[in-house]
Amino acid sequence: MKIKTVKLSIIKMPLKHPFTTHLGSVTEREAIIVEVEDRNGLIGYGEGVAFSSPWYTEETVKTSYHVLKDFLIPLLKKKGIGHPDEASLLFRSVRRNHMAKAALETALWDLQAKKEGIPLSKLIGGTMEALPAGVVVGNPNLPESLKQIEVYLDQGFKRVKVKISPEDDYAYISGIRKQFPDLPLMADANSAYSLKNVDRLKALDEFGLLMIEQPLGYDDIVDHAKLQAQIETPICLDESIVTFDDARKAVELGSCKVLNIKIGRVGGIGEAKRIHDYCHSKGIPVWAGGMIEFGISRAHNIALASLPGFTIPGDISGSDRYWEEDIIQPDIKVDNGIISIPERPGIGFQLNKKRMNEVTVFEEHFHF
Ligand code: OSB
Ligand code: MG
Repeated sequence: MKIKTVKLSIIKMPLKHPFTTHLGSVTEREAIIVEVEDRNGLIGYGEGVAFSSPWYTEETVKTSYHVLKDFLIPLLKKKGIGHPDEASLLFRSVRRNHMAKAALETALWDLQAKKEGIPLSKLIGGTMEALPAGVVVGNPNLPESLKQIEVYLDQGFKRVKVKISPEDDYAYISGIRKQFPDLPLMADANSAYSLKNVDRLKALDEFGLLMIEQPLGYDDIVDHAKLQAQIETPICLDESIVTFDDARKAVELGSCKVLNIKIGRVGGIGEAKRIHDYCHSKGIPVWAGGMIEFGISRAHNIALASLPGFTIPGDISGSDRYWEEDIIQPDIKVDNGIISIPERPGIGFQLNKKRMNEVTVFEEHFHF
């Protein structure tokens, strides 16, 4: 890959409505946009999905920027790579910092697909033509959640995820179940529970949830295995799985029956694919997790979710779920609950330059 420049932009945009978990609310989203341009003028796009503060993982926008600027971009400049498959090996001398790595690696994948003139989904082995869309309610208020779910069901979403905590999990889920008895529903706890709460979690079995996501510690896989042995609801791991080996150990231990894959959390498309391939071979269904992201990361998720093991609708909603105006064009659209997979080369979306200008707070060029 003959790279000429890498451009990093930090952007900042308010969410249409706050997104709330037991860990706090997100009202404004910062992200790092990566543009890798080759000597033929082709540009690959990546998005760094770390948040402004380290509430979900340890990375932040600032730590990601530092790692990109001072380590990953210099490594790429010094050693170069022939194919994005080689990026994870190139970045191996930098421990963790997966979201920073993924921001650059995903841009290289987009660039490679554009070079080959094929959609990114095809380059990585995607087989699906369209995806069922899922949506997340980030609001602990029951009446408001019920109203939102109504709207999402009208829009055709195939699956709804809500956030729970031991505060009022039973009343909240039973309130939703009363109004929507057949809704494919799941709950994400973002580590709000411990093994002391087994009875509370057992009590949720009666609601037939598709799964419960990350009930216990964000870095645990051992206690989750103990919990899974005591509850009916399938456990899905999110935060705990940051490498291929984490996924393998969790499956071997019986810590979960489902995995959510986030490209940023695991350090790139290469690692995401390896985890997918392993889970697919073991009969463990996977789905694409969301990060309250902009269109570039969404587009990468769409390509990833076209792989055959992504058999459960992911947290992939349209551009209008969180943004008045996204930074890509065309917008990502959910049409009666279905997202089409672009047939254009690469991620299949252009940057919306006008919108990028409005939301960019800092930018820097790195010349190779
Ligand atoms: O735990 O899945 C999560 C958003 C930010 C950080 C963590 C999580 C989430 C979501 C997905 O629940 C929301 C979305 O992108 O639609
Ligand atoms: Mg989660």
